[in-house]
Amino acid sequence: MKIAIMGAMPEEIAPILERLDDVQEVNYAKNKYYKAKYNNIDVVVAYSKIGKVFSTLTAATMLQIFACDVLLFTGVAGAVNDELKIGDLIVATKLPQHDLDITIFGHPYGYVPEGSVFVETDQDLRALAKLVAKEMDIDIKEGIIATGDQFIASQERKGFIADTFHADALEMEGASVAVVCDALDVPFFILRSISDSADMDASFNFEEFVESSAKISAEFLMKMVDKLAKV
Ligand code: 4EH
Repeated sequence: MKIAIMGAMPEEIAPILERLDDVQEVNYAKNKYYKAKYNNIDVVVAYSKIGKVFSTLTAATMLQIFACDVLLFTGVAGAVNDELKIGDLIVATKLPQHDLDITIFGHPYGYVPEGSVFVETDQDLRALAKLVAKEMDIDIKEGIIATGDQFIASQERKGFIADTFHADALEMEGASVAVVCDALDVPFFILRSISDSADMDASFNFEEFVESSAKISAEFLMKMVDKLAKV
């Protein structure tokens, strides 16, 4: 088994790079991919750069060029659900693109013909996350994570995303990664730790908490990798 581990920003994969062995850096399509061993497991680690386009490119590369057979995403997110506080973990059940809008033609937000508003994540990987959380005695929430090419820092846009998609959190890469994995029929998992509340304080909170929240998410994900290799 070869596991793809991706984030969008350097901060999101830095805690993982520290723990790899036999690292081989490969350049492909203007990005760096780290082929390595983690506790004797084959992994490919990369950060895509921000947004749906770069994350699509990286996810597709991980699967098609590096031949990974499962993809795990780790990173930070803005909270939509008030119950989510900075540092909390959220596992995506399904993801929509909140900025995809051809509603003028009578379609719902997030929908294009032959697509679907939401893409669902793998059930078995979600179950594995619950098992790891239980063993660590921590609370991990599951919910809808909405994606779009916008850093959300307003109550108004956040409210639209909450009302339209019943989203619990939001970010800028998950749904595009989901589309790629779904199309190529590869099981995938999207984990995020909250860095801000996507409101007027978002940019300040983000800068303060991006590193600590990214670390929380990355460390949890690597606990899942330990278990994945055993199944
Ligand atoms: O990869 C982008 C990063 C913000 S943009 C999406 N990530 C972080 C998740 C996220 C997010 N997305 C949308 C956390 N909070 C979010 C929010 N809205 N409120 C960025 C940040 N710093 C430097 C460069 N780009």
